Amino acid sequence: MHAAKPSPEALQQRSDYYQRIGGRHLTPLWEVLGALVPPQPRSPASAHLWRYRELRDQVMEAGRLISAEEAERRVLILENPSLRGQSCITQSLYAGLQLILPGEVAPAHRHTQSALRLVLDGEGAYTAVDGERTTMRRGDFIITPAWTWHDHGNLGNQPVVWLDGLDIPIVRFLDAGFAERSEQCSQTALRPEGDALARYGANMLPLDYQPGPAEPTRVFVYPFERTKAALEGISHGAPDAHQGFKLRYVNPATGASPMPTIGSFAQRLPAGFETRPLRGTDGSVHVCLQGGGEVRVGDQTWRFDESDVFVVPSWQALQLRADRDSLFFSFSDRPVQQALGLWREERL
Ligand code: 1HN
Repeated sequence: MHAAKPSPEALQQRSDYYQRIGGRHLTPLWEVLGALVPPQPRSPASAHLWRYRELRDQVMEAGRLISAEEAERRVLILENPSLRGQSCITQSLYAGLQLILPGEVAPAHRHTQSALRLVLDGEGAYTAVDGERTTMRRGDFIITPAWTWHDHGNLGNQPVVWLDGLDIPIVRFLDAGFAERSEQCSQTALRPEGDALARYGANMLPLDYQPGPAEPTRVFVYPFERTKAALEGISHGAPDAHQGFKLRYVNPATGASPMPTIGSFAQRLPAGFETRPLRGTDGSVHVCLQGGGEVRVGDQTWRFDESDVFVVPSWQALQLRADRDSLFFSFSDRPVQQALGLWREERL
């Protein structure tokens, strides 16, 4: 039953009342209830695709304007077109394109924000995480969990570019951010390269290692070689109608997401395959690592090519068509939503 329409006098009385209580920092719930508790998510974010060819030119120009050291991190933020000025690509996630030129270093620091890197271009750079370096190669997925010391350097002779993903908006929402710079510009190596992967990422674990359920993984690099081999290894039989062949990255010691706030995924679509539309409550960021085709989000479509980045807002349906055999990396806040019992997915 709908209530009778209020008279103009009644509306005027209410409006005066709202004005008066507004002065006391009070506001009526009934005027905003529908917007506060919508029947389904209506994200203020938009879908968007950034072409790598253009991104690369723009970030190279930054390379001529400021050094990595002066910038601390030379990054162009990928801002959601509907959330300008907020430094975010979805309501909960930040993404940026980082450039490090030959001979440069990005100085060591740590913060409570968790970060991931997806290497896109160039060879010869490294990231050091808590005293261990890893060489960055195209397609490698590298993490710097909350409060781990990290610095980058380029020892090669090519510009190196990667995509950063951070949980900055989540930490900002919670007002829980801390950060500090190290006195050392580049961390001293405490262990040789490959130690963490051998110790924690080879289907074995140190005997005395008992991680807590939400503890981030000590494996801080997931080499593209291994990801490709896994996706190829599961590519027999029919691909899933909505996702093709898709795997989630995990902390091998717990089976949980590598970091508690950001979930990450690898996907393969065989040439000619088109997915059925799929939507989830987690807005997601996708990178094409190999191949090309068409992406549809809601009623918008784009062609995608290698290294293009696109964002899919919460509850908007995603559909992909691969013209060539295609590989994607993606990340979202799914583990947060799952921990809170909020995550939903709908296969259309
Ligand atoms: C950060 O530490 C990195 O370590 C990149 O490469 C981007 C954006 C905001 C805050 C910290 C990095 C960042 C960041």
